[in-house]
Order: sequence, then C-alpha cells, then structure tokens
Amino acid sequence: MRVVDLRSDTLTRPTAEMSRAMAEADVGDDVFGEDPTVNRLEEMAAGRMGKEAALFVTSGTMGNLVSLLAHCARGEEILLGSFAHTFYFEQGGSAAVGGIHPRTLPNQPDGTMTLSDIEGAIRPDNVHFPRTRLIVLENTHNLCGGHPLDLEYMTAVGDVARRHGLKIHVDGARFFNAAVALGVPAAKLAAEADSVSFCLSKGLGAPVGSVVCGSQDFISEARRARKVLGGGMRQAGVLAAAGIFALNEMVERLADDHANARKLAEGIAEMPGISIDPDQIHTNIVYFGVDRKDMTLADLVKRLGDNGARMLPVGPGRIRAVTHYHISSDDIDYVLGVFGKVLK
Ligand code: TLP
Repeated sequence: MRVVDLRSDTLTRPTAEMSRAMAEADVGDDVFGEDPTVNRLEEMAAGRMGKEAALFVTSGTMGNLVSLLAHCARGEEILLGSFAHTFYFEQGGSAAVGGIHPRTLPNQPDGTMTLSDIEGAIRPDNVHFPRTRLIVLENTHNLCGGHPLDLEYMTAVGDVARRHGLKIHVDGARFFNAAVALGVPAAKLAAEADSVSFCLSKGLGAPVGSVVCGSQDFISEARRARKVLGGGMRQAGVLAAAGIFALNEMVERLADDHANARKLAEGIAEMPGISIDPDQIHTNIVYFGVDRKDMTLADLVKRLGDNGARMLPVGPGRIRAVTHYHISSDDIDYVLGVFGKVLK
C-alpha cells in the first residue's frame, strides 16, 4: 500500500547527493575545533543569520538548552509562550538542568505573546523577585499552526527587550520556513535576536543536527554548555556535510512544502466534520479538528493511517499534518482521496 507520512518534517531522509556529501566529508576532531566541515557549516550558518558565530549541536532541544544556559544564570527568569516548544516539549530542561525559572505568557493564535503581556511580566529590581533575563520566541510557531512571526513583530519585541536590557532567543527550529514564507532574508528576520537556533533535520532534510547562532561571546558560552551536556562530537563533519548541503540546496524549495500544506488544508476544509481555516496555513504545518458523531479523533487518525495517510494526534481535539521534502503535490491528492474514503 502506498503510504504518505505527514506526521512530521523530522521524517526526511538524506537525498542521494546529500549522502554523497556526507560520505566524502573532510573530517577532524571538532572538540579540538579541527573539523573543517563543521567549521565551514558554522561559518555558513552564522553568515546566513547575520551573526558573528555559530555552533553545531545534536538537536533542536540541545540548541535551545545551550542557548538558555548561555544567556541565564541559576534563578534567573525567562519569558516564553504557554505553547512554546521549549516550555511544552523539552522536559523543562532549562529548569531541570540550569535552574532557570520559566514564566509563561499566553500565546496568541498567531504564535505571538502580546507586547503588553511581555512588558507587564518584566520584574522590577526587588529582593523578592527573580531577575528577568531573556525573552524566548518561536518562529515558526509549531503548536500555533506553523505561524511565522513577521519582521514587524520581531522589531517590536526587540524594542521592548532593548528598553529593559533583556536578551532575545529565538527557537527557530523552522526559521527558514518563516523566512521563505514571509519573503524576508533570514538575517533580517533574525536581526533583533541575540541568539537563534535552527534545525537542519526538519524541513531542510538533513538526518541530524541544529545550529545555534549569535555573538562570539555567546557562542563561547554555548560551546561550554554543549560540552557539559555531552554534546561535544568528534568527527562530526559527516553530519555537518549534510547541513551544508541543506543550507545550499534545501531552503528555497520550502515554498513547495508551504504550497502543498495549503493545498491539503483547502482540500480537507471541504470534508464533512473537519474544522480548519485554510487562510491560517502559512508554512508547512496543518492542524485541524474533527467533529463527527461516528468517530473520535483517535479513530480518524487510525483509519487515515490504515488507508495510507499517516498523521499525528496533537493535544485535545487536533490532528497535525506536516509537509516536507518527500511529500509531492500528487501525494496530497492521494491523501485527499484517503480522507474522502474514510469520511464518506
Ligand atoms: N518538534 C517535533 C516534536 O518534538 C513535536 C516535531 O515533530 O515538530 N523547537 C520546535 C519548534 C520544534 O518543533 C522541535 C521539534 C524542537 C524545537 C526540538 O527539536 P529536536 O526534535 O531536534 O530536539
């Protein structure tokens, strides 16, 4: 049976050319700073983000954690959205490992936190309070429908941060999806951020890895944090080579994933008992609800999967489908056919 797997863009496998680049990578010991391919990836990534330096890490989770550890001391506070991946899905790592105090603010449906919520949460200097140190944004915002945070919002948050002496970290697991969807160069979108982590292993198609970008001093601290977490890799150039290929070849094509997500959303919006607003789909993530007397959400996910369209139940009443490199426009037609069969 033909199976179209839309559970996540983390499912992408290296292309033949990417695998060749990995096999042929020039390597050295990266903990000694001697892996030429890792060094090249870090230089490229920093350039793309308009930052001084970068650090190759194992995963998005590690990218966020080393960033928070580099920005904050124990007992300091971060402001982040109630649906932030860093808050929701990362085991509370910054508190567990770094003693960092998370303060959540309501995420709006578009993935933002309001400026007044941010400003209102910043602590005055008082012996009772933790010190507010960092604002954490997520771009695109996974649980908020893959919504990209635009330049205007980034600039406005930058202004708040500057006025209060706070830093900004962006969980940019899908930062290039945001840049492509908004038609803004990544470096411009990242301009207000003190650090940005982005994933190579999602829509960009690499098998492993994320990169954290920021100032030289910040990256030195993040490098120390990576080491204590056991993330100092040795001949990591075999992985970094995939990242270099991804940055060169896989960014512009993200627009295809966005078009396929939109096509999927428009198709399922026509189906009986499915709730979705296709106008809210801007990148590669599609969430929808189900309101049917004859089947639960779990039933629907199972029936879709049994018929060749795999998706992920996420949170109460929602199913997620994510488009990526291995999903074609024809696959979307196939998936819509499966929907038709299952929901008739
Ligand atoms: N997200 C995964 C799951 O954990 C939900 C997915 O399939 O979407 N930030 C954001 C915004 C993410 O969506 C993810 C992964 C991460 C960080 C963590 O990246 P990894 O999985 O590489 O640690």
